[in-house]
Amino acid sequence: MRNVRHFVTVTALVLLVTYLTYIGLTSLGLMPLAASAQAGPIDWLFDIHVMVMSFLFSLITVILVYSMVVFRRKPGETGDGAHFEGNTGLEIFWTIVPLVAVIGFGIVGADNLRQVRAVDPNALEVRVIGYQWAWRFEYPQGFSSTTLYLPANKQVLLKMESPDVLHSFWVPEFRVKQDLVPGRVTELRITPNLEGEYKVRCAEICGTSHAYMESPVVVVSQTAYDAWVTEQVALYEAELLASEGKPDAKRGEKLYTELGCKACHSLNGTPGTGPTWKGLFGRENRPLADGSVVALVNEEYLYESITAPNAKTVQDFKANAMPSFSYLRDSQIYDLIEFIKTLK
Ligand code: HEC
Ligand SMILES: [Cu+2]
Repeated sequence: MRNVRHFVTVTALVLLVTYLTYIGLTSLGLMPLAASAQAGPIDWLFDIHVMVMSFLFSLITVILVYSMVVFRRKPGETGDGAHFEGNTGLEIFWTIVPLVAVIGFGIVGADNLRQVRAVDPNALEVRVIGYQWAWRFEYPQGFSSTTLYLPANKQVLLKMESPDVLHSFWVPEFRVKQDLVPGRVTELRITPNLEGEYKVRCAEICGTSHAYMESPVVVVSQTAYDAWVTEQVALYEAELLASEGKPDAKRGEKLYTELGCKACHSLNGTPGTGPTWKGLFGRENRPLADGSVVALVNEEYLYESITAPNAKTVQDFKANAMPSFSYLRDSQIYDLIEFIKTLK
């Protein structure tokens, strides 16, 4: 009879402490705002984990503290405690229960992944370029932006590329996260469902300015998004028209900064991580690391240097020091070359 009383008391205490622990943990606000359809299933999975954690925590601490208090040695008690020789029933019980729990979580987790990765064939596709140390977003209409604008309640398929090292696309409010891997296109699907301003940050340490690799993410209504696209397309077309579709040194100069060429190539004659661009175009007998020379620095040589930097390596520099920019559109490469031509 006394055993039953202990059992009932401990069960009641475990349930009470589980409840209080769960309330305490959830009121801490562990999760940021949820702003995507994917956040729903992920937060639910997180929530049941917190419940199970609260229960296990209580199960252990309640039994521990209860035993210390209730079964402590009374004054005058000097004998040894009773000896136990295993308990097969208990062994089977605490093998089967965790086994079922883990398999259950496996099934729930797989179903969760199915929901989070659900494909909408009409998703808006945006190309994401993450590089040391900024983000650029290219839209299907041809223009690019440094802010990620997205319409609410429409799935976006991000196709992500990195020209240099590993980066990781992470907007905590959207919950999902994906690495950018050089030489590969990785994908991430998000359905933003709450209008507002968020921030994408790089979640994979990628060099000195990793901490500043952030860009705004703006989720607006479909109407506001359409208006923004129309405006961007007009700007982009005006720019193209101004140069009559020809390569443009001004755009090239903008790319020089935006794409980070600036970090390695100076314009004033001082060599940096890479050779200076001053006086580069038209140079004769440009020496290479292997002792040979390039007879003439022309468009063809520059094009190759940008898209396949390891084809030839400049004297005094090392191969693999420059990331490949083969992902650029041809028009962008010609703009860069046009800019290099102006640097006499
Ligand atoms: C991380 C440093 C780095 C960045 C960023 C970088 N480069 Fe380079 N670049 C180099 C190095 C180092 C070389 C010389 C080694 C070689 O030829 O591969 C080089 C060589 C070149 C050459 C050949 C120059 C010559 O003197 O013959 C061209 C052209 C060039 N880069 C263009 C670019 C453009 C365009 C960008 C930006 C879109 C860029 N680079 C970004 C490091 C860089
Ligand atoms: Cu990064």
